[in-house]
Amino acid sequence: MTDILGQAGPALDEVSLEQLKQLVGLVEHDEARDPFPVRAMDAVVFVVGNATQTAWFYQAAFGMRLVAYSGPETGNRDHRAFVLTSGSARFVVKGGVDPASPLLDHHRRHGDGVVDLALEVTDVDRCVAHARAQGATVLEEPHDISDEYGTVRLAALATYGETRHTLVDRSRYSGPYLPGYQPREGAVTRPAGAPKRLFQAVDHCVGNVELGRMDYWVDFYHRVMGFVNMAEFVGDDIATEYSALMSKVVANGNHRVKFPLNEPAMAKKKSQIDEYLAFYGGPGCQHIALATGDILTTVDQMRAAGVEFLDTPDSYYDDPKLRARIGEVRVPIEELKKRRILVDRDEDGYLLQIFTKPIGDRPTVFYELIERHGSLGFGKGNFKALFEAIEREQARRGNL
Ligand code: TYF
Ligand code: FE
Repeated sequence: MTDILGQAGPALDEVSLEQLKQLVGLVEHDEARDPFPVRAMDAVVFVVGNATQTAWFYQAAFGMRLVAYSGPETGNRDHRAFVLTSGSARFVVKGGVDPASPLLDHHRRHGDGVVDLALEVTDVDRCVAHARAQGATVLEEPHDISDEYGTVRLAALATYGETRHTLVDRSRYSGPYLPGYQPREGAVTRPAGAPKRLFQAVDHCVGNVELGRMDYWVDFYHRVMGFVNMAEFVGDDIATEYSALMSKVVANGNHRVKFPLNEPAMAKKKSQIDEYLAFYGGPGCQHIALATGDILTTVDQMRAAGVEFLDTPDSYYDDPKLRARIGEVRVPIEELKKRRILVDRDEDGYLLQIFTKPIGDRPTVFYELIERHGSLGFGKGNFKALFEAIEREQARRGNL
């Protein structure tokens, strides 16, 4: 396997390859035969109504580190942008300053949301040439941008809705994020006794697309980006029984980057995906899963900071079938039950996971925390309990 950390960039805290294998579940991959080699997620970029306060939220509630800033004080009169990291994960939050900023129009349409799932690649031009030959929409042609820290080569491809994949080659760059951004430290103090960080990596980013479009987008990631199918999917059978969605997962060659894709399914009720599409104003990123090595501490810290998680009934933990299926995990089930953490096991191992409620005003984007112990799945065994919990929240919002 190639050293996928070689170009992680100086701004990111070191997370070793060995740690990442465990955290996000990597597999062997021959990069030389890949038409579109992807090293890693470069950043998850959000447009929000108030980037100044959102940056504060990610520091105070998610324990992230502010590392860079762009805004009127640095010559960017259009918007403010804050760059936050946690291990190898990088978030960028942007909010319009100039009343004529296109970001404000985007926010009017979608509310707070993900505009860019940026990917770090080794060869921007090769990726764009392949993508174009496969019919992808090239939103930005390959070009260099530079400042005193060096040069970055960028391009951008369109994906579902108004979401894009910026392709980034930062191998000739040593600055804190991109040219134009200045280093900046945060003023939020971590609670006494808090761990250095609450999560280490982005595990997967889920897209919601319209009814009947899931297979189109699965094919898009195959053709355009050389992604492969992962085993886990929610088919017709599960969908009509209780999930109200269909789902397939695509990943880059070594599975460092994983994109599940959901479409609504006609169950008895209005699908949670329909609710998302209605309130986001079309397809978009539904949830970001964050990999942690200690989900118990992460949940405790986030809860203490006010983050709200989906509730899971006691019956989930008291179900003898679940107990038998999951066997031994690293902590007593009581510890999971106290925190409403879900557990799933497959042939490769197990995982622990929990979901937040939507984090913004619209019922759209939410987070997942995931602690993997060998399992390369997405918690299929939890789908029923999870989707029932999501539907309880949907009903409380009057959207079911
Ligand atoms: O990413 C996944 O596939 C899991 C399960 O609305 C999931 O986290 C799928 C759809 C959804 C919530 C969770
Ligand atoms: Fe997930």
